[in-house]
Amino acid sequence: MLEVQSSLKRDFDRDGYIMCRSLFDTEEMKALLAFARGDRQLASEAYVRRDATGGESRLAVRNDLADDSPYTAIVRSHRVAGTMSILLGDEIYHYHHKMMLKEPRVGGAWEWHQDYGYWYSNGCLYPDMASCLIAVDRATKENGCLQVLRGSHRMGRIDHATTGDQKGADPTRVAEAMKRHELVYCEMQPGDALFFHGNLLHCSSRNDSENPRWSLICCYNTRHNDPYIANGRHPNYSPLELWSDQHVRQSILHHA
Ligand SMILES: O=C(O)CCC(=O)C(=O)O
Repeated sequence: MLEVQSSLKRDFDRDGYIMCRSLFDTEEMKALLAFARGDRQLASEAYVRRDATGGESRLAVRNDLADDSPYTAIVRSHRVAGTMSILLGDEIYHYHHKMMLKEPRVGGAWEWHQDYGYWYSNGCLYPDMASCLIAVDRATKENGCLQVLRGSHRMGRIDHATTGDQKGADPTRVAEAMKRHELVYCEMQPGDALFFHGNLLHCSSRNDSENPRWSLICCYNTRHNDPYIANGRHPNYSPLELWSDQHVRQSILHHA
């Protein structure tokens, strides 16, 4: 087990991401998808972010963990939060989570960016933060899957400026990064999970296909990186209770 953990961490430190296939099984993802598609609160909270060409992506961001919710179960799962703690080398806490709703034909692009490009402004001193993207729908090149530049987290934080409703990383740096770092299209089946570092350059294209691409992104910060700004955009440190795989599974299936 320890060997597996250290090899995951080694890959994460080298590439800035790891892909875990089938972290959640088909039954769990079907239940989550059915719940999310019928979730009126999610639909009412979701807002639009326009890309530079006017394409629209909807997302719903939450800082809080509702007691009885499949999203909470995933955020608290050993599979996600426990792995994240190993990758970041410290106790982690829930920074926020979001459901990305990339709809057929209208779902917009996300410019090249680093998440720490934004989180820096929230009083986080170190880039010791990361996200786990869980594919709820299948993610393909055609429906605008995530793209990453392997190893680009080692460049450190890049300046970001506004494009459309979004903030993108300095295009000159991105162009140089593209000459040196492999571009990887993260095609994923429902239940696959991509853990990626806060400084990894990533983007996604428009969804010009007939298929939606919904995904759940759980974002974590480390305890030693508690923001120096209190009551910022996302929460300060508080301990995160982790749930066993069995508890998480029951909680997800119970909502189907
Ligand atoms: O899901 C996507 O298409 C992009 C999401 C993203 O880049 C982010 O949330 O930081």
